[in-house]
Amino acid sequence: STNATGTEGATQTDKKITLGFAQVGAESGWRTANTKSIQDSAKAAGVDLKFSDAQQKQENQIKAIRSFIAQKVDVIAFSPVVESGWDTVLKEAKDAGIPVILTDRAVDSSDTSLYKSFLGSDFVEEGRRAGKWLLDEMKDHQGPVNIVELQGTTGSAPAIDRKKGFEEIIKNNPNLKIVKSQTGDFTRAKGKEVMEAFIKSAKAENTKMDVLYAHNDDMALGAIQALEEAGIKPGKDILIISMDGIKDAFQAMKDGKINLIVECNPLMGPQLMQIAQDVVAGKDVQKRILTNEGVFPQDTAEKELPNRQY
Ligand code: GYE
Repeated sequence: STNATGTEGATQTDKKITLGFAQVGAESGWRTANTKSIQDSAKAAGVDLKFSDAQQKQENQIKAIRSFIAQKVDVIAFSPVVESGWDTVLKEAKDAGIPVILTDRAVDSSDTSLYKSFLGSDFVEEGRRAGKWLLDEMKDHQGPVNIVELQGTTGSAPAIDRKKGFEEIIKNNPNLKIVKSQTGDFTRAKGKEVMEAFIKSAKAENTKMDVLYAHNDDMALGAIQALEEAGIKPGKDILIISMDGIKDAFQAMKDGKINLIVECNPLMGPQLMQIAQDVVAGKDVQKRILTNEGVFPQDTAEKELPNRQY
């Protein structure tokens, strides 16, 4: 009920809100930084955070969201491990009157009323940025350029979109061809494993791998290990393009082992807390909120490394 002095609005914004956050997992350095940003900024904003880690399994995320609904949290945020299969649980949240904020990754639901806002990067644009650098790098190159690709988690927004944006650009030069492409599930261990298999089959086929396009730094770092163990020089014998911009990758780039990093910013905790508070207070929020990011070629590594915050 409203009172004459109109203090109700103030009371509502000041109320401690409860946010249920269903995280993907702890698959990468990016994810660890993202989790820390969310936990730290919840604390700073006085938001009561219920945090769940789905270990990269959609069924676990769905369970977590259902438990947040049962606990009657004020708002739910989550980073969907894959794009499809969310309509039912999102409808359950909507029916319970609990607003949902998508963080980092998108869903493919055609009913956009199932969520209030989507905060995160433009992954297609990140893929284009990688493609543009390579197109330029190869503009005077004669003959075929064999690209191998380490994809992120199958069916995830960043894997689908980073591939799409990259392919859209490289098709402008028919010499540029993706000759092998497989998922490394965004982890170092799988990145290494898949790269080992690529090296083996390239040897058997007697073909050269000219470029590695890795959908994240962790897979690139795993692949670098595999290459070094096989006596192939990363960054020299094979160009390496990576995404995210974690410190370990900048160190590897400074060491000459990565040629390009396309940044993807995980530090979205403060923005998420603001959106969560606004949504709960009944304010209008933007449906799509983008994060700001840069592109870093090898010659920027030394200068940029000390500035990295994740
Ligand atoms: O690039 C990768 C992480 O969704 C943007 O997920 C995120 C991606 C990020 O595992 O390292």
